[in-house]
Amino acid sequence: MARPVYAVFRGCLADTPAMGTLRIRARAALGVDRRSGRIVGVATESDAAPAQLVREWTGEPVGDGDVETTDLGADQLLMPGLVDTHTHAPQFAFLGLGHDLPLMEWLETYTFRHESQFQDADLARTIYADAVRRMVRGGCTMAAYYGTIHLEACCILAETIRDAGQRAYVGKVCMDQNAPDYYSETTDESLQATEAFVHAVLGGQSAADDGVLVRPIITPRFAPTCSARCLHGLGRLARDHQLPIQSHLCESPAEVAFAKECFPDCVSYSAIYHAAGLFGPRTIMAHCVHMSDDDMRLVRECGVGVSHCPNSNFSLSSGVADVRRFVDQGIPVGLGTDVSGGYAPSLLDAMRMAAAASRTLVAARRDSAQPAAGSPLDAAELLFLATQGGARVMGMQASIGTLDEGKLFDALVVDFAAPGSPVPPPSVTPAVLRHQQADELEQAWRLRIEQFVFLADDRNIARVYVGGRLIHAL
Ligand code: XAN
Repeated sequence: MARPVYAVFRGCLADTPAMGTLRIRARAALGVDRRSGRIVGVATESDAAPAQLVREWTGEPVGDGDVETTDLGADQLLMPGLVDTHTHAPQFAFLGLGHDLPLMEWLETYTFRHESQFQDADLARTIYADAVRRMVRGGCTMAAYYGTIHLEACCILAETIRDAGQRAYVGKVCMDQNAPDYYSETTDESLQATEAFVHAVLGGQSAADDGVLVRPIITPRFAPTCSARCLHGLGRLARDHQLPIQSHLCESPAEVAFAKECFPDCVSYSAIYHAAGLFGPRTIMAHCVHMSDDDMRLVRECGVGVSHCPNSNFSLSSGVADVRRFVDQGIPVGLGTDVSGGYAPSLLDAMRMAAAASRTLVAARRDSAQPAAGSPLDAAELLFLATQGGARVMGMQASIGTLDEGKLFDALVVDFAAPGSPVPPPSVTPAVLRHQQADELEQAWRLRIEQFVFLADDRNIARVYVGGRLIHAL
């Protein structure tokens, strides 16, 4: 028998349409058209039968047999998938190692050596399969991945992600200067391989089509390892193919100084990317810890998105990025795990580390004569950064990030009563969790969400959907 075309989920929906706004729809129904992978409608407090709801949403003559209904349990909710705006797939192989050195020494001592091994396609296949599996298990429905300089291994990464059903941007890393002989490429090799990669991944599809699961992203590693000709060539490729761009910016003081030394005519680190046509609303810049006023101005004026990678910033002793400052200036911010500068391939960890980073800044400024850092990030703000905030950084805010009609159904079923769950059962959480009044029920879910942010792990991610397709279930 053919599978029903529509899926309807009934139960609690939780998402964050704006920074700091946690929307709880405790008694809701959400419909998905499996053909398009999109949400066709959301109803709250409705007693209508699922098929009736789908008829109202679509205007189609839908019968009971056309709808598969999933009733979420009393300890389950549906929320948007988590978005990782910055991670390095090859670095999953040395997770948790080498954090004894700061960024530039870490790159030279461990990272370049390790990444150079990805000329071996079999190694790439093994490491990438494991990396993507871990990401999906942790509830990451879309990620911006860095590969290595090797075209074949990058194609394997894109294929692995597509096979797993995850949504992603994948970048072939470019580095034609200030890189060791064993892990470098000429400018022409870098540009030609990038163009070949773009064609291989898109395979004739449009990069502007949000429904295309895996899309290429232009990836100069960072300004110090790219010549001006390489950066300008990449800027042209991004413009010609309408592609997103990712790189690193203002991560550590030594890195900022080296970037300026490499490009002495540029007034700021950001100005290097800007001059090459790499700064725009489709650009994702990771870290942004040590930003000058000129960096802030260019990022803001060009609509560049910031990937906040707190685990990495702590682990490599890079510093503490000021997320509140970006938010207050209207700069899009999302979270990045930055494996393996960051040791945890988990957006739950990224939320917790972002909380710690913001509390650290607030406390440090309170105890010194510096200007106040504002209030620390709360659970609703952290969840926003991991979902709709990340979607905005990816240029996907109209397509993913919340549970709204018309968006792609990239979502998680979170189960607070899963076996071994690190979230305490309702019997030991506040009594309000057991109450059934509408406002109390909503309040109970708010507490649950806070616990999700600070306590949950893979065991609570019961199901993962991307584009309406179930790609992981416990
Ligand atoms: N700059 C970087 N920062 C980081 O955290 N990880 C990297 O791989 C990298 N390359 C340049």
